[in-house]
Amino acid sequence: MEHLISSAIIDRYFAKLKAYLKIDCAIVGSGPSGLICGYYLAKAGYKTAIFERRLKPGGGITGGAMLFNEIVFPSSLIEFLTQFGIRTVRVSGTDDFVTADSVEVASALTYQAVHAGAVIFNGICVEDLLMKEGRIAGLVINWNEVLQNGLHVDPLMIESKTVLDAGGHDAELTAKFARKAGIKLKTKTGGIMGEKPMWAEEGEKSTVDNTSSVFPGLFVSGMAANGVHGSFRMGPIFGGMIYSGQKAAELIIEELERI
Ligand code: 48F
Repeated sequence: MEHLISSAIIDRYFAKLKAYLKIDCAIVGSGPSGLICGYYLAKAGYKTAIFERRLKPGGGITGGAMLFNEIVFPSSLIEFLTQFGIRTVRVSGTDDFVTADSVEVASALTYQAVHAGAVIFNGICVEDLLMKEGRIAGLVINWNEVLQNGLHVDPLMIESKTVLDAGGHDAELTAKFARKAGIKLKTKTGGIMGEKPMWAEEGEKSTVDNTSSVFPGLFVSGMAANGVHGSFRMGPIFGGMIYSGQKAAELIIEELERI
């Protein structure tokens, strides 16, 4: 019996991975902006995979704020959250904000993205990007443990028409790519401008404004977008992250229709 269990898992996993070696969009990171973007792309019929180096999807959502597992959303998102199966509680003394259980939010966003058709590969780290003829052509991936332990093991590659860096604070993947490729990014300085300190209102707004294409085929969302374009962080309020994921999906669909 045991060999059947092992064989079923090995067969199924490698069939799944093989089916996603050539895709429309590869999303780096399963935080809120990556999951939301993955949901809309998959729902629109694009072959989408999300690569997450940690074990659990959800990124910075799950731990709430200082491990108090509640997060804040603007009331403008109540209807959207309800449709996603997320329950909200009005914040007393204001009509502007609601709270939600962060474990419920992470679970619901993950469930909705996967059920729309996006596949999440967890435990896999994106160590680099693939670039061909002046545009992004995919990802370079390896087991997270291989990279964490500094093992000398070559990676594998995923071909993808577009890539979204939704990897969160510091935009480390886009920064590494720009440095190695020696290219100019579509930012005010041509380089990574660096995340600014906390300013919730401004961070919420700018993460959406900054969601953009920074190089042919390469898009940034969420805190990675603020890191690349030099904007403020916003802490445990997640409206900007939802709107950023939605905007990233719109931009990527436009690009996929064009190329
Ligand atoms: O940081 P994260 O949650 O991304 P986000 O969509 O949301 C930010 C908020 O959670 C929060 C905030 C509140 O508004 O400021 O921080 O910008 O999730 C990023 C995910 O990407 C994974 C990382 O483990 C995390 O789960 N990740 C980062 N780099 C890589 C990666 C990589 N190179 N390969 C695979 N996964």
